[in-house]
Amino acid sequence: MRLLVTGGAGFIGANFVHQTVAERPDTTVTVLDALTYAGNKASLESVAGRIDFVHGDIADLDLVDELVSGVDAVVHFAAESHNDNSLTEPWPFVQTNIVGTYALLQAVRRHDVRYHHVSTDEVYGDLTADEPAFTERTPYNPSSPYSATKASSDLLVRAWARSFGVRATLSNCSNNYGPYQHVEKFIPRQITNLIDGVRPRLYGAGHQIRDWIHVDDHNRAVWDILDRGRVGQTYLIGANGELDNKTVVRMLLEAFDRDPDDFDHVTDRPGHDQRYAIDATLLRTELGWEPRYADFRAGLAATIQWYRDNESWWRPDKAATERAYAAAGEQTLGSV
Ligand code: NAD
Ligand code: TDX
Repeated sequence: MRLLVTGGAGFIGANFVHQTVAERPDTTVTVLDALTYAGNKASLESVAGRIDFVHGDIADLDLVDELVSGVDAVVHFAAESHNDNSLTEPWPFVQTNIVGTYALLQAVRRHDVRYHHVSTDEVYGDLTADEPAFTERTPYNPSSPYSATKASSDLLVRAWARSFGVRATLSNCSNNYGPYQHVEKFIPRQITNLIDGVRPRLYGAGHQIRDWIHVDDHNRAVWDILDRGRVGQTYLIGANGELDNKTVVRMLLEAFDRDPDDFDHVTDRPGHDQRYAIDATLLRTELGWEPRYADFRAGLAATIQWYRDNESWWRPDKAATERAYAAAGEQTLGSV
């Protein structure tokens, strides 16, 4: 299979490329990535001789058309992906997540190429503590500019599948963790703070709940959907990993042999979603997918070790990321 992977220099895309090169020798991979602040070519260094890399924008209609004409399938990871950035400057989210997806859809439509769309559980909004987990039938109700643009892109995909017969599948996954995740995100930010001897930074009281899944489990599900998913179908991906943020910070502190209460509360995120939770019954029963990383604490320990071993990968981004948080007004709170 000839595969075009958009956003392959980002966190999930790079892990997908590694997994594909290791486990699918019959697949040829072309990565299309704009190398924004979130893209890092070093994430693909160890597979550089085994893939083609194209530096370009998914919203470039001519480039996308040419690349799509030469492949059997597209897996679309490229996005502006950080909620906090979407609150500071939403325009790149509209441009990449909506206009970029439009460009890909037009190309796969023209060339009748199979398309898989990688999306997020955030399109469903958030849940109270007692509500049942999201399913494929939950109505869309996004909260942030990020999740609104992801929801918009999902709706384009559904329309292109129905109106033009595009052979598309969609997946909406919960919060990923693992190697190669940018230091702006919650878990890598705290790990790299702890490596530097800095206290972790918890938004508000830290009662928000996220449903954690290891990135390799997410990517195995993407492959199952590509292989055996029903065209036109959405699959939710999640591994029953619900934890509140404060618990995760305390687990990280314990892994560093630090006092579990040695963290700072900082300014909360405006409009902060309270809880995400995924019901992945369809994926499990129809496609037989099961997560391999059942033990979050063990997955976290391996991730910490990866950041310890790969300081040269994350160090160049760390200071600028912290400056951006400070410039956006993040402040330590006395009490919450
Ligand atoms: P990321 O920010 O780490 O990587 C995004 C990649 O896309 C980067 O390499 C960047 O250079 C590239 N990119 C951005 N704009 C581009 C453009 N216009 N043209 C080409 N490339 C461009 O993101 P991630 O966390 O790896 O997320 C990947 C996908 O998975 C996204 O679609 C995201 O919405 C979705 N998702 C992420 C999570 C999560 O927990 N991180 C969970 C569910 C779904
Ligand atoms: O320093 C921090 N302190 C903190 O308490 C940061 C960066 C975050 N948080 C909180 C906010 C969230 O409740 O931790 C939680 C996770 O934050 P993020 O890593 O920013 O993830 P989230 O906003 O939940 O979105 C993520 O999962 C869904 C990805 O970034 C999205 O791309 C994906 O769609």
